[in-house]
Amino acid sequence: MNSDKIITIERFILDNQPTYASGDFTGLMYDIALAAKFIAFHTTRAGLVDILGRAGATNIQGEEQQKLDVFADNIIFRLCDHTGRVCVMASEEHEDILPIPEAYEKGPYVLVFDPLDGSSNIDVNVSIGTIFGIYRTLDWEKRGRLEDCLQPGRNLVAAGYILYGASTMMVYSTGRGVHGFTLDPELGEFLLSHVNIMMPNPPTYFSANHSYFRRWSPGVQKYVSWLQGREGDDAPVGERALSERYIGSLVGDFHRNLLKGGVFLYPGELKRPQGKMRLLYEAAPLAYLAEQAGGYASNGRKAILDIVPADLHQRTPLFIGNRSLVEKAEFFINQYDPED
Ligand code: FDP
Repeated sequence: MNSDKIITIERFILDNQPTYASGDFTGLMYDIALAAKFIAFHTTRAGLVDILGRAGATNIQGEEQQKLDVFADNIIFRLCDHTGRVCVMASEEHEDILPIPEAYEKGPYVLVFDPLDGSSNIDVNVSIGTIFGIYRTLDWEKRGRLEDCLQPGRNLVAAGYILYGASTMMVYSTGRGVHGFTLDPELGEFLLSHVNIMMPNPPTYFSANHSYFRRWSPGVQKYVSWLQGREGDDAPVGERALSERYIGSLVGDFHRNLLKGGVFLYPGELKRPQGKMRLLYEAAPLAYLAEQAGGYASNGRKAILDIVPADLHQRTPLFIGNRSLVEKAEFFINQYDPED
């Protein structure tokens, strides 16, 4: 008899809950896993929109079709607004914070999320993802406020993502390692598939939108040349050479590098020094996972997790992956790009 355990995400979350826990956190993680199943079901039907009706049109049941990112945003909010576990939410899709309706009790947690990242890939059937971060409220007496959302990544109590790829996977950490679960679409259950993920060393890949090379600072250009084995005595060449892989879907690119080792970079550009990535919804949650997996994330000068957000939609340059590769980016930037 094969005795390898089959562990559902629900079981895993429950088994790893501290004995003093109230169950709020466990419930919230479970709500996110449920949202992931709803979104996964809809993303697998994305290619049918031309047949079943476009966003804004009405389907056979008389329901209005929603764009997938609007659907994902809506489902996460509706699963979490009434449970008494969350005091406020913030989504990449909304300019302001999402308060918990007065009719419902508030809870101790703050949920920030990017409901569907990499949305330019939806139309072409390429992997997309959801990213989330969970903080504790700063003031247990009050209903959630903007300040609760503007916490540095160091304060995260959990973070994770859901990858809608060839399989759907949920990968998360509560500060005790990074664990991955794969959705069995027949059972509708996430099953533990990757325990305690650590970024392999030596790394295999680097991921960047190389067509922006001319927009990058001299330090970033030198760094990317180094990654290619064309700059410096210690460049990764020969057996250590890195391959370039770029999907243009942050969750997909991060996930590959998490499992195979590597670095993803979306640097600032000369005309857009803060780059494109959102600190709160993208960079900080993934930085938390990277550090839990033995890696590191930086804006080129300091750890992403140490940046205190000044506003909800703040952008940041992002270098994330194996620690040695990210620290090398900091080295080149400090060496060649004067601080303003
Ligand atoms: P998208 O614009 O398709 O939503 O931050 C969003 C993001 O995708 C990331 O998922 C992805 O890594 C990046 O932008 C791709 O940007 P470029 O097209 O500029 O490379």
